[in-house]
Amino acid sequence: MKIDQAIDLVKEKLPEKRFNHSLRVAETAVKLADIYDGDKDKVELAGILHDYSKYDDLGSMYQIVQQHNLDSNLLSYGSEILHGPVCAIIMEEQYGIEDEEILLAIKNHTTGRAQMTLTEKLVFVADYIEPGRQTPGVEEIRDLAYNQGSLDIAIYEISKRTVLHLISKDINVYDATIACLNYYNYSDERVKDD
Ligand code: DGI
Ligand code: FE
Ligand code: FE
Repeated sequence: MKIDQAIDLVKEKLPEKRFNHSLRVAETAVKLADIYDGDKDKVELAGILHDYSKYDDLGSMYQIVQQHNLDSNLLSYGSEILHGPVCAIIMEEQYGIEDEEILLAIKNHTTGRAQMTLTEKLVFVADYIEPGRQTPGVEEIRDLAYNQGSLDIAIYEISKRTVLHLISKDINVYDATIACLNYYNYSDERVKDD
């Protein structure tokens, strides 16, 4: 899919605010790709498309999870956790996106996971730090990602903040979110392979 087609697709489907967020995530991911020597075309496309399924009907999302044998634990969660995995399936099946890195970046953009590819990392971080985000503490993550060359530490800090927030509200934490937190914990002495 070409970038213009992706923009048209998302513009038509999403409310204006969410569309503008998608453009900012793509722009941010391209900036990060410049710093970390990532693939700008891939992160741009994944950034534009990543929230395409954000407001899909929950019933149709559960159907996709079941029809495509996705992790059955997804069925215990709402659209916050489902929209990434569902979007990746739709982009592959209905829009012919075959690139595995783009599909993984879309799939895992909310939770992250252990051992992300560079494209996944860039989209995951861009979603959190795009200039429209005003989450308390986001400046620290921007500094890690833009100025310190510390992409993996940024990932850990994002996961940590997300998990602390969820727990403080008694919201269940999805397995991949925890796996991401543990994998990118730089204080843990285990040897990590990337
Ligand atoms: O779609 P966006 O709003 O741009 O951002 P996102 O896809 O990162 O979604 C963020 C939401 O997802 C936020 O409300 C926290 C929630 N979230 C992230 N990890 C988990 C989670 N919610 C649950 N229940 N469990 C998780 O592990
Ligand atoms: Fe999202
Ligand atoms: Fe997003």
